[in-house]
Amino acid sequence: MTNKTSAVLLGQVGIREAGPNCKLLIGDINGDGRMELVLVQPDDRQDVRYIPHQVQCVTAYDLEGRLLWQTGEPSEQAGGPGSDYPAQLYDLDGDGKLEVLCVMDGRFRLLDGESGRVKAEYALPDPEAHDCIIIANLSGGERASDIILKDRYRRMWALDSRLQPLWTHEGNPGHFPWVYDLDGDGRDEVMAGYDLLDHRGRKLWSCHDLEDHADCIWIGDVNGDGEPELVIGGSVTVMYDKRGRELWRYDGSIESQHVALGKFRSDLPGLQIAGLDRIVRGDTGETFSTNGKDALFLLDAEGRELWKEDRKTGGWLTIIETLGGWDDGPLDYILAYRRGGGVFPALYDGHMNVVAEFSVDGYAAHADLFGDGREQVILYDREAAYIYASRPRDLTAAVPGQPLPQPKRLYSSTLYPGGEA
Ligand SMILES: [Ca+2]
Ligand SMILES: [Ca+2]
Ligand SMILES: [Ca+2]
Ligand SMILES: [Ca+2]
Repeated sequence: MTNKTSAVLLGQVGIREAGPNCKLLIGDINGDGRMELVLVQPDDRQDVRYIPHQVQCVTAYDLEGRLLWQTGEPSEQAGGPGSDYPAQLYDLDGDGKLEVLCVMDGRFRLLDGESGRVKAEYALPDPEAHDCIIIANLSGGERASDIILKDRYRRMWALDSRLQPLWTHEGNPGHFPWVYDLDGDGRDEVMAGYDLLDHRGRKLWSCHDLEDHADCIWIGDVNGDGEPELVIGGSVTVMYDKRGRELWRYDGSIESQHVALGKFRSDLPGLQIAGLDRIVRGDTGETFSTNGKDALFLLDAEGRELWKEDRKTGGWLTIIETLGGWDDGPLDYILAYRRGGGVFPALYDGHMNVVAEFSVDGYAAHADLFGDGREQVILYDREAAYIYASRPRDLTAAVPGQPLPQPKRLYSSTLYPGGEA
């Protein structure tokens, strides 16, 4: 039944110069038709429970391993991924070239993607407004050019592309508010934790009977009726229609940590919802844990459990994401990494089969690196980034010299994966 294959290693890029504890962002920062790897190192802050990270160093490499530029100084004492790192790759100024948007030295900076030089910088609306960077279309322009910043847990600031204030919000905005034009008027609504706000920051509706905070938010037409639904993963997994009516809730998990929407099954209508349940918490402070216990699960479009994993290995910190376009088939896969217990990152299909396994452990990112419609997976650790694909190919662009678009998924990078399907 299982058609398990090893993923093909296309190449590897040494990233030691970027320093420890980096997060990988991906984008075509020099416009040559293939993506580059941008390593973002957080500041030295160790306790990020109340005040989040800033960025202290950004290092860019091409896929052949050349170090293109470095802005800031890497530190051996950099903090870890206890909160997001405030950085994204996006063409904020609309000149057709990507910038690195980041908060460094208490300022919101745009680094020129090709050179790493500071292209523009702005004051923050508040000294703590740097938990993460969200790019939104609040003002109804042709493309998203507004910014949302937040502090760790309470306040949120909506700003235009020059960091001039549009509105503010106080509440529980969750880890990474997701923006989406739910009513089709050309302006994004903002799902901020359990509150849906309109583009002017007015509350439209709230989720009820949910505890603590929303760990992740996904938006997609799950039931196939042509309208988007919202799936919120937190203490339970709940699906709402766009007017805030609860459609179902799945409470068969101990602590639902991540959800990921996709078309994982061809034999079922609509989309399916992959999830990750933290069954037993293990020790903290250990990246690749060998104790504790977690489990992947899959729900159908009506919120019914299709299967749940019964792990025989230790590990409780798994992260899952939806991966489309890995091979020639029409279906999405579940990319699971940071599994612990000696289980390497892998792609799972909608029947819990491993369809591809990666030969190194590490954090993962994925993108269409060459502009040919296929997604590649990059695993990275302290030393190197390893580029994997479903089949061999060289590292050249499909259309050399033509800049690749930057998809919303890649300019909405967060440790708390949300998304759109
Ligand atoms: Ca490029
Ligand atoms: Ca630009
Ligand atoms: Ca709207
Ligand atoms: Ca729908």
